[in-house]
Amino acid sequence: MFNKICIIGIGLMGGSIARAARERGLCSNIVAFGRQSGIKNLQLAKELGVVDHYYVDIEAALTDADCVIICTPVGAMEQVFKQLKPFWNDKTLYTDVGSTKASVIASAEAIFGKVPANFIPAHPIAGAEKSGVSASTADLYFNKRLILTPVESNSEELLNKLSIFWQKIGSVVSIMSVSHHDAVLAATSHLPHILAFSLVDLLGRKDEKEEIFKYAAGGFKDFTRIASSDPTMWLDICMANKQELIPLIQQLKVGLGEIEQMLVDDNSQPLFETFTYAKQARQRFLNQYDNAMSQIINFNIQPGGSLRGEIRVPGDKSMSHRSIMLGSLAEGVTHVKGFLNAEDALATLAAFRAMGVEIEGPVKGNVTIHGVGKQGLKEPKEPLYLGNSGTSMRLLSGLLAGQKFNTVLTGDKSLSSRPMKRVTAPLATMGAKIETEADGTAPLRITGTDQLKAIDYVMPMASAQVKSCILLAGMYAEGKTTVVEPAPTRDHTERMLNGFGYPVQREGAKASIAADGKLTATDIDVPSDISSAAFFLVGASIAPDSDVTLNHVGINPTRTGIIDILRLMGANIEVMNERSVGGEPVADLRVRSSQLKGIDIPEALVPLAIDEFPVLFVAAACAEGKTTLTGAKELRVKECDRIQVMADGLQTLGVDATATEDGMIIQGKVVDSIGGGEVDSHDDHRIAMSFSIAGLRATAPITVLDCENVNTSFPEFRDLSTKLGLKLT
Ligand code: SPQ
Repeated sequence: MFNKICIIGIGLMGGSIARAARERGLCSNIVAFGRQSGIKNLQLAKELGVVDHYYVDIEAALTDADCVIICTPVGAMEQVFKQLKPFWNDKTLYTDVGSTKASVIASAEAIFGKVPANFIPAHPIAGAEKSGVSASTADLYFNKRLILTPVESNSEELLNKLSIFWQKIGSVVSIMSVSHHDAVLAATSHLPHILAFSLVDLLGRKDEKEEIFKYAAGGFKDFTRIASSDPTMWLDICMANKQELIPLIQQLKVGLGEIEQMLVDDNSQPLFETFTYAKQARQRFLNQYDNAMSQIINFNIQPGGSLRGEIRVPGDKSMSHRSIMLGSLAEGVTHVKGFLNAEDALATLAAFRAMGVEIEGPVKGNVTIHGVGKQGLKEPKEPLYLGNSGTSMRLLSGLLAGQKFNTVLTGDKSLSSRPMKRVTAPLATMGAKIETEADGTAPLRITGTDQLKAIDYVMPMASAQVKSCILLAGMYAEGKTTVVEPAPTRDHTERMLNGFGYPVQREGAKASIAADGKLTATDIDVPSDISSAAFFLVGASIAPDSDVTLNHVGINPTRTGIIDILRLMGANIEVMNERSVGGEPVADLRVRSSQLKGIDIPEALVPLAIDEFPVLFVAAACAEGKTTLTGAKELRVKECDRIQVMADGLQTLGVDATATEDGMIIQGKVVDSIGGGEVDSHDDHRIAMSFSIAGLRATAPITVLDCENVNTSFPEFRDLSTKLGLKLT
């Protein structure tokens, strides 16, 4: 990639870049520049083979260099820029590794007036207890995050080049604004260092007298590892980022003060809740970190087997989202049981926390929401990141359009490519101000208003998300808002609003709402998600000798299309112990193997089974004869194009599947129904789980690529399915 890389300041960081660049063949020549006083260090770098040459003369060091990487402490940056300025070459890429970015930008501006187009600020998040060039290794940055914080004046071409350079070194590259970087790092790195330094300082002084360290065990060592870091470097970093650090230290003092008070008062419950919340939060962060940094997770399924046993799948995703939204807007404290502890529902939960709602949990599916009332949400400090969750984004767009503050809604790659005009267009007719990308996708920039007007909206597609979005906006609009749906879709929003005492009138296909209602906190019991149960309804139907009971599944009639369709295909599903829990019907479902037959799926059932088609296609592949689906165009705009992706994957597995514009034709086979092979989940949890279930009737192993997305709706899928008998690793 480069002819000559010049490292300014060759220690652990610079030395490790040099070693990695050499090992991966990213340049022909690497040199180091340092001060005369550091000559021994430069000599050592050469002796160790880390660099080809070293210089104490800056001009000689820079000659012919097409990449310059500044690896000095952030406090020395201004001085370094001053030295570089007379020899600055517009064709060279300059970058750095500083842990604070605002201070680096300020140093560049102090010397150059504005940040040069070819200086791209960067920060590799990696370190080690040891310092110096002798501690450098070629894999210091491997599988670690590298943050680029470009500024407006930066060259796009060089930004891309630097990003590729770091990716080739093995880092996971992200791009962030300078201020976001400094705020994030203050919390996740700088504050923990201050804590570790100050704790060891306190205990170290005590130890002189009391020998505490003699009894210190692993926990102490783990917690204080970072207090072994270089004091000069950390002094520099903390001074450079004190703007972000001081408020955090103040918040921490308040938190410690509260804990102190709980101890003084013998108040064990809130203390327990604090510890429990922290433990859960840490686990979530670790999961997210594992996901972000992974080593992609693939599922390997050995062919055959049967499913047997009794399980309870996790809570309903649609209801979990809505419980947080309505609980937050309610007056009083709402207790939720059975909440889905998965990324999509947690994205909604995090969004409401960011808008000032105190939410405890989830602890074993229990969430406590301290409602702030219909007008009580606060403006979030950052854009609300909603991950992969279409429900969060579409429902929130309606709810936030009528607030008095502004918000920005963002999501991951899949969510950012899904159509949002279906909500922003009707909201605009209500007077909402929402900007999207030119093609109608997220981010959504919402300018809040208290001037929304009611509309009568006839939806062009059957979508619970669009219906819910308009009804939530209707809670803030002048007049009576009415939505008419072309076919029945899930009605959890309407039911739950009524459960909170907020009037919603329903008359056939029409639902109406006005702004004069109020939400009163209530207790919510979320049943198991029939969309997650669906994988086992199909799995146990197609795998010989299977017998599975799924407990406490929500069987709201707007969701039971899967049972109706499977029964039409000849499935043996028993609905047992039907009961009503918090306004939603619930039952235990027993399913046993049966020989399915192909059918023409009635179009009226499509919206009632919309999320279950990926796994229903697997059922169709094992059924005798042809199955035809029509009227399901909506499947093309889910987390991926579920028609095309399933058709492609099934064909790879030897199934006769043909995608049509609005559905699929599958010629099922009773014997050798599905072959083996490698299929891609295309960032879609339901695709990943459906192809895993296909393994039950496959003739050879199936590998499903990229399955970490299963965490968005059903993190326990792997454990529960293997418990029942799926041979998944
Ligand atoms: O939330 P998201 O990403 O849109 O999730 C999906 C899913 O498969 O989990 C769709 F891809 O479910 C939607 C569902 O398809 C959840 C939902 C709801 O909770 O209101 C409604 C349906 O979407 P739509 O577009 O038909 O309204």
